[in-house]
Order: sequence, then C-alpha cells, then structure tokens
Amino acid sequence: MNVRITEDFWIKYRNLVRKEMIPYQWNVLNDIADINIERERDDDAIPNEKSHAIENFKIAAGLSEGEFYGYVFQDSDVYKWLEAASYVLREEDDAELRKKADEAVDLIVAAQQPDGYLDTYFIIKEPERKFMTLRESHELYCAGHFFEAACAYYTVTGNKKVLETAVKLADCIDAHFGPEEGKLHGADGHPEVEIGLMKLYAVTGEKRYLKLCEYFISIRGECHKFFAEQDKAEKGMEPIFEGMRHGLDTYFQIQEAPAKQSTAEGHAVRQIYLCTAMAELAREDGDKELADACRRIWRNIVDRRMYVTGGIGSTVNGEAFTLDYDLPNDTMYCETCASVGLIFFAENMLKLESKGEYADVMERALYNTVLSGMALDGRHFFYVNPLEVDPRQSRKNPTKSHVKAVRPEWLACACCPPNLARMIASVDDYIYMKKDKEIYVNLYIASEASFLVKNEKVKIKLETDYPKSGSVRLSIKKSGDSVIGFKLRIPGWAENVYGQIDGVQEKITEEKGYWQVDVVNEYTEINLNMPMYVERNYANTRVSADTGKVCISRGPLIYCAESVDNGEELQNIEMLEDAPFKESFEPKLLNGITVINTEGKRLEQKENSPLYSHKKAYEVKDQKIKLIPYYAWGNRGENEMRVWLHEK
Ligand code: FUB
Ligand code: ZN
Repeated sequence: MNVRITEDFWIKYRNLVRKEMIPYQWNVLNDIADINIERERDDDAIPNEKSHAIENFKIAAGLSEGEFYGYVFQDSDVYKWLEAASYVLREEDDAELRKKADEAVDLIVAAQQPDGYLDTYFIIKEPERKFMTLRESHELYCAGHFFEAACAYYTVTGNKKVLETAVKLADCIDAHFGPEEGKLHGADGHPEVEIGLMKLYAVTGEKRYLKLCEYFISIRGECHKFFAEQDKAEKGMEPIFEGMRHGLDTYFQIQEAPAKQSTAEGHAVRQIYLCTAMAELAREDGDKELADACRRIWRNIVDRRMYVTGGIGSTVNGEAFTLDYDLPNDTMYCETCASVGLIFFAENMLKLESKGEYADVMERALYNTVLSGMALDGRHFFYVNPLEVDPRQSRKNPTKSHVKAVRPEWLACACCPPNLARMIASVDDYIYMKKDKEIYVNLYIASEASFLVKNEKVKIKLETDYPKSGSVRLSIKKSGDSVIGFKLRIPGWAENVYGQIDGVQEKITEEKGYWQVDVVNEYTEINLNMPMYVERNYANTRVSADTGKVCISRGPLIYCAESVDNGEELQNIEMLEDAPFKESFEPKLLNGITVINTEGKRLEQKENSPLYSHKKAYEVKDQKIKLIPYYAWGNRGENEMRVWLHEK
C-alpha cells in the first residue's frame, strides 16, 4: 500500500512536522534550543532544566562525561523522534534529516552494551539494578519504543545497524524474561514493549518476539507478586520513581490477567498501550479470550469513560481512568499520548473486526484531542487537554496546576510532543485498510493511493476538503476485471448521506458502519456526500459535569468557546435551545477554520453584589456566541475555554 496525502489541511500539519517539529525537537533533545521547559504540574522534584536525552546516550556510549539527567524514561523521547523522522523520510527523502537520524542511530548503537542491554539510565547511573525494579524502571517501555523506531527506520532507509541493535536488545530481553526457570517472571510496569515486539516480529519474522509479547501480556496478572519480590530484594534502596512503588495494581493493569479484564483502569496510557498490543496479538494468533477482553474494555471506554473530544483519563492522580461517567471537564487529564494510544487501539480493533465505530473513535481522537495537543506553530505542546480552563484557577488552585491554558515550549515529561510528531507523520497509514481482499476507506483525507488486490493494481484518488466539508470523490482505476470490494465508512456523526456511482444516484446501505461498493469496471467514480450540520450534543445525565450543558460539533470536529471571542467568565454564557447557527469559513483565522455563530445570553453580575444572596443578583443580557474547533484553541494567548456550555 502506497499512500500520498494531497489535502491542504493535512499537508500543513505534515509540513509542520517536517519543517518545524522535527528540527525543533532535535534541538531540544540536544539541549541547543533556547526554550523554557515547564513542569507538567507543580512539583519541585520534576527535572525541567534541560532534556539531556541525547547527552544521556553520549555518556552511556562513553563519548561524553557526566551524569544521567531527566526522567528514567528519557531515552524514549529520542526513539519517538527517530520513529517520526522515519515517516517524514518515507514521504520524501531529506539528506539533512537523514544525517541527524543516522547520528542518533550511531549513538544508540554505541550506547548498547555487549550483551545487548540498552537503557542509558541504568548504564550510567545504576548498572547494578538492571531489570531489578520493573515496576518503575521503564526499561522495557524504552525498549518497546526503540523497537518501533528501529522497525520504522530500517523499513524506510534500509539501515541494518538499527535493526541489528534492536534484535540484540530483544534477544537480551528474551534471555532474561520468560516462563523458563532462572528467568524473570514478570513484565514492565508500563506496557509498550509488547507493541514494539509485535513490530519486530512483523519485520524479522522471528516467532520468539511474538511469544515474548504473548508472555508479557499473559504474565501481567501475576505481576503483583513479581513486583513485590523485586521490592523485597531491593530492600533499603531508593525507589527509582518515587510514588510509583505504592501504586495500586490497577494503575499498572496487573489486577488480573488482561484476558479477564473488563474495564479501563489505572494509568490511561498504560491501559491503552496494553490494549493495543492485546488486540494485535489476538488478531495474529486468534486468541478469542483476549479479543473478547479487548471488546469489553473498548465498550467500557467508549460508552462510559471517554470525553466527547476523544480524550481519556479523568484525573491527574495517576494520570488515570476513574469510574464510569466520571468525566470532569476542568480537572481531567486527557493526555495527548493517551489519545494517540486510543488511535492505535482503534486501528488494531479495526484490523481485528472491521466495524466503522472503531474508525469513528479514531477520527474523534485525531481531529480533536490529538491535534489540540500541539499549537499551530508546531513548537508548543499540551500534555493534558482540558475541556474547560480558567487560567486564573490553573495558576492558583493546586489541583489544577496540570491544566495549562497555554501550550508550553516543552515539558519536563516530554512523552507527548514526539508522540504527536510520529502520529501526524504516519497519518497516511490510517486512511485505508486492505483486509480480506477488500479496501476500506476509514479516514477521509485527500490522497492518492495504490494497492495490489487480487493480483490487480488498484489506484485510488480521493478528493475532498474534509473536515471543511463532507463531500468526497473517489476515482478508482484498476488493471483487471475482478470484482474489488470497497468499504466506505459512514461516520457515526453523519445523517442524510447520499452517494453516486459513475454519476448514478445510489441508495446507501450501511453495514457495520460501511457502504459496500463492488467495483468491476476499469474506471469507477464514487461520490459520497456527508452533509456537515452543526449539531448539539448532550451527555448522558450520569455525567454530572455536563448536566444541563450542550456541546457543539460539526462533522468530526468538536467546538469550543474562547474568552477572546466571547468575553471572560464563560460560565455565565448560555446557549439557547432554539437559536439557529450560522457557519462561516474564516480563511485567515487559525489557519482557516469554519466558525459557528449563534445568539445566546449572558448572566451579568450586578456591581458590588455579595457572594450569596436570596435574590438573583444578575441581569440576563444578549450575547453573541462564537465557537471555534477545539483543536485550534489556545493559539491566541492566555484564554478561558469551554467545550460544554450551559443551555437554556
Ligand atoms: O511513564 C512514561 C510516560 O510518561 C507515560 O506514558 C505518560 O503518561 C507519562 O507519565
Ligand atoms: Zn504523553
């Protein structure tokens, strides 16, 4: 499958990754960017002086002297950068970038120990504790990110060194972990290596990596014993990651075997990375029990624990899921990485069983929380993505110190920025899916693609300006005369969809979220029209944070109000149930957005009124309300923002 994106909306983002994010992030990782690194929340222990990620590799390789600096998982920032760089190079070669990426690879190779071990924290700082503190160490988490990067870089550039280094590390891990006597019987506190192992298996065909992934997933239910034994053996030693030592079993998803789990628990990124690997493994080896667990956890997330923006994680405490319908808008977490992970999980569920609803969630997360994770300049990033912010509260209320109103230039915990880079640089991988000799169109992103299906060359040209409008034209050219099935996703948000095949109006029959079109002729043109109406969305009344409130969407985009357009104290704005909406495209605003205008009301407090009174001490005035797409918020200075607004 070969895909080239041609749409302006995404070309802008992908150019941002190529021209801004990748060079900028490289400078940050090399500590040569003149920036302010913010702590992700108020906590003096958070290491925010510099990234030091590349320097850690230099020290571990013996090329520089000094101490390790940063989070124990700082290596993963370099790996995710390398993975993102690979996808950028896949789209178009670039000698300068390739030189930097080769440099990164050489450093990684040089840092690797003779036995294959690779983790700069433990090489530099505590070599005697290698693989001894798995609950906290992130050693396998970092390895997983390296496997992903190595597979991507090798596939794109043919660089053998990087793959050999990954294989050596995987073999080292395989030699230390597994059911055999004398090996360690546990897994990493942070799932991720499982995803990396599946990729390494796909690239090398080495079954041991698949087996190891299977092992790490199945042993999770027994990890509390393993972690406790490791704690005991470590008696008296300082924790590697203060606070994590006493994390609940659910924080690490070790409360029971993953195949038995039914709800999304604990740290959201951990949960979603685990689910991603579970779904991939279930498809690969036909494990029905694991597939059922994925379905249960999916349902729990999507039906009860996901924000309307595709964000997940309701609390800063443990960056975690909490309970059904607990979706506060102003203290939530909604980490960017968690929504990136939700896309990975959705994609793997799609491959497991092709239901449009998985792609719906993929789209929701992508166009809302993922894109809101970065500023339109590609140089500022959100770690958490609130649905409601009052900057004054974020500054002074310690329970909201993680809820930032302006994207920082970088964060001490920098997992999200390179995750965004690799997601956007590889968004072409999520548009189409070839499965069972059929072609699925999951995301409507203008592109040109070619496939080999039933021994036929199939070329597709997808034209659209989505998400500005929902009109899509698919021109298909094929080389032979077999019937090729196309499945066009009918998004969950769409109504009154109509279509044409070669100019003839067609009745759209939807099955599992797709419109099936059998393409026989050499040339076929399919038109799909999904009118984008401005819609009101209401939450289940069990979501106490949203009772009496409305959220506006248009197509896949969730909208929000900012005080720069609507005045301060957004809590005083009321939408009117029957007020019409007016949409207009503003080409110069926030890189070109469709804004939504409507008439509403504003409660205006009378001067000098007391904190409480028996009578209403406010007047109700008319208010013009202007809404913008959520992904574009926070790009006009410090600002209040709300997704859910009161409705009268
Ligand atoms: O623990 C590694 C990464 O740091 C997690 O995935 C993020 O949630 C952040 O906590
Ligand atoms: Zn993150």
